[in-house]
Parts: sequence; structure tokens; C-alpha cells
Amino acid sequence: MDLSKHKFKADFKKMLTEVYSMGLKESEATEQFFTLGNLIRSYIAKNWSKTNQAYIEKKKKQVYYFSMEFLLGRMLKSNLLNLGILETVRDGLGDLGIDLEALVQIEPDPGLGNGGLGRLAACFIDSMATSEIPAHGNGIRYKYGLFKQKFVNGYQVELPENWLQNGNVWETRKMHAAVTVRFYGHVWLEHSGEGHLVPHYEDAQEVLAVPYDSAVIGFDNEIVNTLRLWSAEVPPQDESTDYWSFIHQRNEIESISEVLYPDDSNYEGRLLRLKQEYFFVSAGVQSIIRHYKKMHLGIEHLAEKVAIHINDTHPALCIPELMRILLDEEHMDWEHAWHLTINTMSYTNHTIMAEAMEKWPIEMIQTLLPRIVQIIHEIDRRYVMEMGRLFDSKLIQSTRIVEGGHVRMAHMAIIGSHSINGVAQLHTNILKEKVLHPFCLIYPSKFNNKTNGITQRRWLMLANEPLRHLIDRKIGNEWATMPTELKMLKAFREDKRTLQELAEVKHQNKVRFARFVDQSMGLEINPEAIFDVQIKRLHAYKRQLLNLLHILSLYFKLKDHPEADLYPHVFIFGAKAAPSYTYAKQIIKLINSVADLINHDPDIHDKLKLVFVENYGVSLAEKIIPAADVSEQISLASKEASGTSNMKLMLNGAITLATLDGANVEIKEHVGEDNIVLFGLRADEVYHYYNEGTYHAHDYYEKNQVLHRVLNALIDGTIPGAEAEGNAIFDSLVSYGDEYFVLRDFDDYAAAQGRIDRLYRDPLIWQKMALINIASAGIFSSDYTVQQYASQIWDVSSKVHRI
Ligand code: Z57
Repeated sequence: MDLSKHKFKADFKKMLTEVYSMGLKESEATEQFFTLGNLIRSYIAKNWSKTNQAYIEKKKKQVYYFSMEFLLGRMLKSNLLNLGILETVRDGLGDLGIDLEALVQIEPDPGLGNGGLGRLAACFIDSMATSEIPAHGNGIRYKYGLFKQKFVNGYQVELPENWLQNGNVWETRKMHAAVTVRFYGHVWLEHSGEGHLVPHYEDAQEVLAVPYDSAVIGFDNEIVNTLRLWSAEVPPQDESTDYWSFIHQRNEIESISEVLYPDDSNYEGRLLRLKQEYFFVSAGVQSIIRHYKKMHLGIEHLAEKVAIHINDTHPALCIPELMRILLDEEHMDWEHAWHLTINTMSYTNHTIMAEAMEKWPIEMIQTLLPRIVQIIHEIDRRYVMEMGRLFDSKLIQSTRIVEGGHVRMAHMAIIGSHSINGVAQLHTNILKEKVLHPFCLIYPSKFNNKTNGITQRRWLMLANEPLRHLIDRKIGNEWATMPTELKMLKAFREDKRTLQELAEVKHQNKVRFARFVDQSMGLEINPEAIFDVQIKRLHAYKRQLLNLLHILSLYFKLKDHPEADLYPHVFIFGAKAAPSYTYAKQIIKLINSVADLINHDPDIHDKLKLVFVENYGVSLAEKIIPAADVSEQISLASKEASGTSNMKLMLNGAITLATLDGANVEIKEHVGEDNIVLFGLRADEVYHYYNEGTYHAHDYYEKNQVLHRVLNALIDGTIPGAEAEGNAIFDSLVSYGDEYFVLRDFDDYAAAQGRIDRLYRDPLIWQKMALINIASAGIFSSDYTVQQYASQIWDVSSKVHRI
């Protein structure tokens, strides 16, 4: 938008007096932040309603992205950047004696997600608005986001994250758009006068779903889409309501949108979680139908104008909920309703891990959602009947929805959608050939791949301004919306000056991060060292342990040979563990204890440091990623569906140290073997071990001297403070089979780390690798990912930029 600095300063001062009756001098950062937020809202108001009107007038097909999680991160700078007024505002505030960065800190980081899945949804809504896709997010307005992590004596302690404490400037409560969601009670079907069955409900609990809308601003294109998050409230009561039963009801109802479940890639079958899932699904689908009817096209054209996307199985109840509305409220016959439902729905699978697969007990759904359970049974019955004519009964039994007293949500999502996609090529292949192979025989054409992506605007333009300016000087700024233009940087691969400038940018970011570590943890780290980064949820399959065992081996090497030729290293971890995931919490404690040991050992100096940052999340990622030299992507091959921090780190010039898992495979294909450091088992080798049952972890303990010593350190008192954890982890590796092949991959990993150490010593070689990584990262922009969803799954228009 057009905004002169002069006008901005006048607007800002006016808003400050209007909202706070304050002059500049009396105001503090909090008031200034809210003032700026309100000003931004006033700037976008017109385009927001213009966008919505245009969608209705042009009768555009709309996409609704249903996700339990939207891990947005702070929105102030992102909104300013997308509006094209970041520099004007920074400058204008500066004139008024206000530091924009100080205001940025006031905004709470809305942690409405756990990890990759939630952050992907946030990247997608940014990219969808920028790509001019008529698409909106639909989710839950949790009162408490993901817990705040503290380390107390090296143990993870969880604290509530009250992000709404001071209000949320970006949201608008939309009372008139509230809908009612029904739980519990009894339902029976009766013939109506017009010859169809209508359901009657008795004793149902009614919950009022109130939407809070936030603007999703496209980059430099006047588009403003909507993120709609639902909050659970008590419906208006009449005079007959008993006061105390009302209070009781209120507590129960408001608990629905109270808190985000802190499990990532892990299923916990809690009733409240099921309530959450149906709550936002029912509210969202009802509100879509209400909105659709404004176009007066007739319900039979729904699938031509609406696409509903299911982010993992958490919103899979969309399928029976849409059926319910079409059958019970629109009085459509089953076949017609089913046809519309399938054509409307599409589903993304994000994992092959069995423990993450949702399986809800049928009685639980029966009690909570009596009408929905009838519809699920009928979908299942018809599937068995109709497919039973075409395929053998074993295949049908293994793919049906209801089995062993449970509803298999992935099966429902596949049967009820026209598209199912994996999130990286390898992941999609494993789905088709292994995990979902039976479905692939039945519905081969439903399966497709959409490799994940990230938004380069947040993860480079905002997080790494020094690099952004260097790139702009070299190749211009078209990469803001045409990210593969970054490939033009390859022309500078032999240009010593550019490589030197790149090194200086990285160094500057490392100094900045080192200052942060010093201030927040009282730990000095050397910016000349290799900054080796592993940032992601703590999960056994991601193998933070492999990294840690190697760090211990370096430590012992330095103890035995203080003169050993090791390039100085700082190993940086950031990770939250699910509160109920004991093993992950033991690993956190062990890492912290090893950090204590190494960081305080006077023999080690600054050859080796271990930093475990507290409370890793989007805001910390924005600090760490620009400072990273090495990107640890070391999951057991086949287990990480895609990964997305691999893409963010590469985009910021880190070298990937990786197994051939998830999107690492595609990163390798784009940068070439010389610009990535690979190690470890391949996915097919892992499956081979499973089939043959020939992995014997204990042998690696016995035969590998380095490993033997490192593993013994876990149980012989070498690591003070983590005796119990050391023993449990030792047993998991040595005695109980080492489920994720940590010991099998150890030697190969250590050798790969050795290659990193040698490569880093030649700055020209290293910076050339970094440059090629940045230049090759454009293809992993979520702009391209959502454009492919738009054309290949949703059948909606988008502004497609040439790849
Ligand atoms: C989650 O963050 C992911 C998968 C899940 O099934 C759940 Br539940 C949460 C992650 C995958 O582990 C990553 O590999 C992937 O990059 C990310 O989803 C986004 O697709």
C-alpha cells in the first residue's frame, strides 16, 4: 500500500490519542504496540471486505483449510512486510523515538500448534493469500497455547501459556456468525410429511461456537483472506435455568476451547480431544454452508464452489458432518450427498508412525455424537457392501472404517475424500507401497504427493535481514514472490567477494545469537566455532540421542587427547517434549546434564559447547536459524514424513547433515551430492532389517570401542545428575533393541561429522556450499506447494508464478 512516512507518523499519533488518550511521551511500548496493531487493522479494513465481496460476487470457489493447529508466530512484522510498509513504519517510528524491535517483543507468540504440522498450516495461509487463492483457515481459538517450557535442574517443567492475557489485537469477534454445536443426548429418525427421515434430538448439550477472525494479508497484492478460529461458549439461557447447573455447564463447555493438546505425532484417545475435533469441524462446516447459500446456487453445486481440506485426520469428522447436514437439513438422498461429500473433501497424511494414528472407540463417539455414529456406520456398511463386489474380502476387512470396536480415522478420511496426499516424495511412496498399500489397490488415482514448503517471507526476508539485503543487491527482489529466482545466485558460486560477504552475514548472525545466549543463559559461546543446530520436537525417531552420543564421543576424545585436531563446535538444541512422553523427557534431562558437564569442564575451553535453549518455538527459531552453519536432519530413514526445518535452515545457508529421509531426499536432488552431507541407513535398508529381524543392537555395544565407552558413560557416574535417566536410556539402546537404529548409524554419523569438520576449514568451499543451498531452496517455498494444491487437488484458481 501507499503510505508516506509523514502520513504514518500523523496516523500513529492520532490513533494513540484516540485509543489511549495519550501523548507520545506518556505512552509505553505496550500502548505503542496496540496502537500500531490497530492502525494496521484500519489500513487493511477496506481490502479485507473488498476481498470477501469479490469472492462472493465472482462466485469464486473457496478453499477451507481445516487444521487443529495454526502455529502462526508473531504477526506484527509479517503484516507490515506483506502490506509493503515495513521500512516506512520502522523509519517513522524511529523519528518518534520508538524502536520497532521493542514493539515486536510486546506481542505474545501465539503457540497454537505443536510443531511441523501447525507451522505448515501457518506457512500455507500466508502463501495462499500471496498466491491469490480464495482460501481460509479454520481452527480452534485455544485460550492456552502450547505450554511454556522451563528447565528446572535440567528437567522440563511445563507452565501455562496465557497468550490472550492482554487481548489479541489481530482478532475480531463475530457474534452474528456464531453457530450451535450439539453433543450427547439421544437421536431418533422420524418420517416427515414430505417423505424423508428427519432426526429428533433429546437431552442434547448445546454449545455456542463463536468465531474470531484474523486477517491473512497477501504479499503486495491487496488480498486479505481470513483465519477463523472458534471459541466455545454457553448459549443464551432462559429464566428457567438453575444458576448452579449453569455454572457447572459453563465450565464444561468452556473447557472445549481451553487448551491445545501438547502431543506431536502421538495419539491420546481423550474425550475432550474428540469434543474439540467435532466442535471446530461442526462449527466450520455449518458456517461454510451458511456462507455458500449466500450465492444462491443450489446445494447440488456445492462441490463446484467449496473445497474442504483436512490437515491430518484430526478434522476427519468433516466427512460425516457434511453428510449429516446434506441428509438431515438439506434432505438430500444418500448417494447424492455422498457424491458431493467426496468431491468436496481432500486429506493430507503427515505420518507413517503407528502411534500417531487416530482410532476412536466407537462407544465414545456413540455417547458424544449419536447422530454422527449412525452416519459413520452407514458409510462403513456401504463401503463393505459396494467394494465387496469388486475386491476380495480380506482387502475390504483390512481397509474398512470400523474395526475392533474403533473408528479408524485415516480410513474414513481416505474413503470420504477424492484426494489423499503425502508430504514428500519418499513419504508418499511409502504410503503407497507399504502403510496404505491396500487402499492404493482400491483407489490408485486418489493418491498423490505434495512436498511441503515454507514461506520465504517469514523465514528469510524477516528472520534474516542481513542475508535478504545481500541477496537483493546481487539479484534483485523478485524472489519475494518468485522464489526459484534465487537460483540466479549460482552465478556467484566462484565469486570470492560474494562468498566473503555471505560469510560476513553468517558471522554477524552468529554474534547476535551468541549475545542472546550469553544474556539469557549466562553462557559464552564463540562465534568462530561451527554452530551445529538440531531444532524440532523431542521424539525418539528424530534421534536427538544420536547427536548427543556423538557429542560425548568428541568430549572423550578431547579429554584423552587435549591436542586433538577438532575444529571448535557449538552444538545447539531446541526441543519440547510432550508432558506424558517419559522417554523424551529423560533425553532432555540427559542432554542438559551433558551440557553441564562439558560447558564447565576447564580442560575443554571453547572447543566444545552444548547449548539447549529453553522454550523453543517460532520466535526462537527466527533467532537460531539465521545463525546456523549445520542443519541436523538425522531421523531414522522412513520415519520423518517430510521435515520443514530442513528447508528453513537450507534457505539460510546452513549445510544439511542428513539421512535420506523425508524431504532431505529432494534437498539432495536439488543441491547435488557435493553440497549436502549424507549418512546412515536408507529407508529400504530399514525395511529390510524389519523383514529379516536381523538388527542386534547389543553387538554394536560390544564390538564398537567408541560406542562402548560412550554408552558406559550413561551408567557409570560420568554424567553427574542423570544417573536414572542414563540407565533408562542405556537399556533402551543396548538391552531393548534400539528401536530407531541409533547404534547402527553411529559410526556413519561420526564419519559424516568428520567431513563437516574438514569442509568447514576451507571458507571458500564452505561458503560456496552455503550459496548453492540458498540458491536451490526456492523450490521449497510453500508458494509453489499451495499453488499445486490449488490446481491439482482443489481445482481453484491461483496466481501461478513460473518455476
Ligand atoms: C506433526 O507435526 C507431524 C506429523 C503428525 O502426524 C503430527 Br500429529 C504432527 C509433522 C511430521 O512429523 C513432519 O515430518 C512434517 O514435516 C510435518 O508434520 C508437516 O507435514
